Amino acid sequence: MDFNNRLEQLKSRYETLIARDNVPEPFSNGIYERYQFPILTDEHIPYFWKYDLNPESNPLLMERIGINAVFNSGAIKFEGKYLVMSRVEGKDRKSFFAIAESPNGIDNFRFWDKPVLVPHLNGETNLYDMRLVRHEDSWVYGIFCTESKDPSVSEADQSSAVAQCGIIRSKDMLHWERLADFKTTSAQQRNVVLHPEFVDGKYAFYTRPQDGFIEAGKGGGIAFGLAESAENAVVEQEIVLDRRVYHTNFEAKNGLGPEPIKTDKGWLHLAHGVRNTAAGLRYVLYMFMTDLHDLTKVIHKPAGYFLAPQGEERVGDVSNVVFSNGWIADEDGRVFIYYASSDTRMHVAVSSVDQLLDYMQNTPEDGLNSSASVQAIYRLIEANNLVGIMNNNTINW
Ligand code: M1P
Repeated sequence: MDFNNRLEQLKSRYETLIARDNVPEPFSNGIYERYQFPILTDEHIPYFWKYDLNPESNPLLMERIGINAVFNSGAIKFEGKYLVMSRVEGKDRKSFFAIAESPNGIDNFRFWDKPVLVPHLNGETNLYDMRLVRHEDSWVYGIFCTESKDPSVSEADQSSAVAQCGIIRSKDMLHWERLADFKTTSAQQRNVVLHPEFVDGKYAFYTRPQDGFIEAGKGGGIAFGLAESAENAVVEQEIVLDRRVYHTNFEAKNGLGPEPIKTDKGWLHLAHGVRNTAAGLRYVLYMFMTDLHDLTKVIHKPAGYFLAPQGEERVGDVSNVVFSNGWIADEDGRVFIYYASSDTRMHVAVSSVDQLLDYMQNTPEDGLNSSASVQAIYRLIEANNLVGIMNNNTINW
């Protein structure tokens, strides 16, 4: 195939993918609606980021730069457009950020012309997992993870890393200023989120203090702390508000997802929980709600996971993982929940503030043992009998 035909093929494959309408799954659990197609994959990356389009320098129209995956994306509604800032991972394993825009939050996501160039500080190697927060101080902040080789290990160890937190901010989503890195006393810090409002005149952060890069160690849990400024954000004291708990979906570790959503009943939080299995770590999403005024007080926490990998979501570069660091609460009450599966691709599930509040307030909490779980089912069956909704079986209990 000659150069021009190949180029036409590249363009039309790309445009057809972006123009594809997304469709809801036929059955929903009533809490949210999943959609059939991923909203972003490596194939959504513009061909002009990957191919030299000059027939002189690339007569065979070969791919010059490879992209491996598009996943963990921050999200924001900005000037009427639904934006996600994705973690794009090259075939060279380096992650960077790129913004994709959709007219409706569900499909037709198209990357802007160029990825975001975040200046490096302190010699980090990798940047990933952006949280976008519109703060009441009028800036849009981007809070992300920075990763560097652990300087304390020997040359033989080329895997151990130190994760910390970087901060950028913008007024237009195009020009970003990098601020000093966020500081705590924790050896490792990932999944840091900025609270959108001042608390006692200070910047409030959700953190995840950890001893090790992968292992929580004696640390872990979703914590909360205050910093005097955003330009030099230092949190001296981290108060754990959502701990790891034995034999739950978050026994190994957990971490906050996007910024919390404010409702008149409290703050809605989406987080990921991790447990270990014979097949490796399993990441699921769960939710909890904190008091409107005391942000360290969890007032509702439904038992079990909110969303877990299903079908093809279960398979990818890091299988059996769902992860979310972005959602958008729209003016009409809908909530677009952006989640990645298996560190490979991005999806959307759609809910509403009303549905999420109902889920929070009316889902039984975890009784933390098997008989408590059965008792919760008994209570539901008894309530159902009272309203005359009975299964069609003949056993006389
Ligand atoms: O591979 C799964 C996830 O692992 C990390 O999350 P956590 O810090 O909670 O272990 C992150 O590297 C995340 O990007 C990744 O999706």
